[in-house]
This record gives sequence, C-alpha cells and structure tokens, in this order.
Amino acid sequence: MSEIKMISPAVKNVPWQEKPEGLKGAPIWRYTENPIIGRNPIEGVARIFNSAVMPYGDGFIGVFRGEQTNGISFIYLGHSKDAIHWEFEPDKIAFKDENGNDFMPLYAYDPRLVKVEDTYYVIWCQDFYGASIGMAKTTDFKTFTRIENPFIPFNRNAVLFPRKINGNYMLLSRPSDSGHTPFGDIFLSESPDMVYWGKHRHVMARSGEWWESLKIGGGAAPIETTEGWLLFYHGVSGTCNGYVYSIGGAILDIDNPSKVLYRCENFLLTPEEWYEERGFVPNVCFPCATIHDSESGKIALYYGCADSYVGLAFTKLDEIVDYIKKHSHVTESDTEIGIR
Ligand code: BMA
Repeated sequence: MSEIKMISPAVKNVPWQEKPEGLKGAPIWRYTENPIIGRNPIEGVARIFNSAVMPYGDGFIGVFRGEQTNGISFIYLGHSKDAIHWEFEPDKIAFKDENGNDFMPLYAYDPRLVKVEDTYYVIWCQDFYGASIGMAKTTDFKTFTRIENPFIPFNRNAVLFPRKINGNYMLLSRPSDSGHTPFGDIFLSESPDMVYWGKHRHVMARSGEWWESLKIGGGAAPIETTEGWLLFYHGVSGTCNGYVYSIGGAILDIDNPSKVLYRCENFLLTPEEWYEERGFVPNVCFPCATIHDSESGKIALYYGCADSYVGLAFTKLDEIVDYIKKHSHVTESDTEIGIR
C-alpha cells in the first residue's frame, strides 16, 4: 500500500462500516442499511436524492435535492449528529440577493456543498433561460446569498474545489444541452472572485470504456491528497433501455487539475442493489459528496440512487488510490493541458 495522506482536517466521527469479507472489484462497499433516506421524507417532498453533506459543529449539515410532490426540485437543509440519520427543515432554503430580498431560482437540483476558507458555497443546477449553474454562499446556514451565475446555458454538474489553486477558485463543470444530454466532458474554469470565470480547460472526456462512453460529469468535491486531487465522478452509458449512471475515480494534478494523472478504467460502483436499479429513474448511482477523515483515511461517499434515495458507501484512501492507479488508463485528452 502507498503512504498516501489526505490534506484536510480530521473528522473523527466520519460514518463507517468495515469492509465486508469477500468483496470483489473496487475496494468500495455499501452501507448495509442503505438507503439512508427513504421516500416522502418531508411534507410535500416525494424523494430526496443527489445531495451533499459535510461536517459542521460537532455534527453534520447537508443540502438536499428534494423533489416536491408537484415534480419540481428545490434544495432543503438537513442536520445530523451521525451523518446517517437526517432531520430536515420543512421549508426549502430561502435564497436572497445581496440586498436581502428574496431571490429564488425557478427550480434547483443536484446541489454540492463546499467550504473554501471561511465561506460555505452551495452550487446547483437551475433555470437561467435554460439549464445552467446557480450558486449561493453562507457563513451561518441561516442566510444564503445568491452570487452571480458562473456560466451561460447550458451547463449542469458544477463542483467547486475546496481551496484556491494558484490564487484562484476552481470549478469543474459539464457543458450540456437543454435535454437529457447524450454527450459531455468535464471542464475546469478559474475565478479570482467567484464572479468572473475564465481560463477554461478541458479536463477529461467520456472514454472508450462502455460504462462512461456517453457522458461524464463531476461528482463529489475533490479530496486533496499527497498523490493529487481524488475525484469521484459519474460516467454514463446509453443502453437500449436508457442511461446507466456509474461512479468512476480519477486523480488530478494538484497544481494543475486540468491534467489527469490516473483514471480508473473500471467503474468503482455501478447500480446493482434494488435501491439503485429500481426507482423514479432506474440504474442511477450519482455521487455528490464525501465525508473523509485525514487521520484514518476513511472516506464515506454519498450518492443519489435511482433519483429516489440517498445511499452511502465506504472506502479507504490508500486502497482506492491503489486500485485507481493499478487500473489506470489515461488518454492524450486526459493528460494534455486542455486548451486548443
Ligand atoms: C442527470 C441529472 C441528475 C439525474 C440523472 C439521472 O441528467 O439530472 O439529476 O440523477 O440525470 O436521471
């Protein structure tokens, strides 16, 4: 095993279960009590899935995609002592503009939650005359102030890095179309101020591997390690019966994350449990967050299941990085600088 370390705080109460005996494939294993959030979790909300959580105070906090009973998704705030049992606020997060006036998106889905320095950022997909990325910031989880939309349509799946790199904020995103997007690569954009985004670079393309041959998109906020940025992302294949969403793993260069150092040719997790294969949209494993402990190397991965539930899976940093490196297959478009 490699002597790899996370460069992030210790989180002693990271949720955890030991690896089951006889596990085959990638060293990542599901929580035996999955799904951790079932149907109809809040009055007026039919399903919670594709959601992001992080440590906060002596417990945990999260932003949750709640699909209302009228079919429209918004973001709800949740609190937990153990990051497994969640209590939700009954009303969707009330986003404000800089003057404190109401400024709600028309809808909001697939939120990510990332702390950079002393500020927490919520990033999601919303309508901006077409599907695009929305953002807000908070320091207390009471007031959420919208900040400028980073991109024009169409774009989904934006994931912020947890620290500035070379003085700039860094955002992964996946430009798309207005529908169910039958294509898509991951790109990187930089900003000095979270308002103006530029220096766009291509990071990685959908690959020749069948499970991610249609499109890929960012997943959890990258984890800083001594080997580079560990990225859990989603990869999609188009079958005769619809899309299948699996979870992949890659390691990006620490100073220049548009460069992919290692990329696992095998999926790490693919739909195979009932709550992943059966639901509102079958066959979806959609990663959105990790909670990770730098002292033990434990990683808890949160992922949406079949657009219906939230699931939890576990891995160890050294094991997953070794697996990604052992099964790495990078192409020229992964390793090049990403500008043409
Ligand atoms: C993607 C996103 C996700 C969803 C997935 C499968 O395009 O909209 O929110 O989980 O499709 O339906």
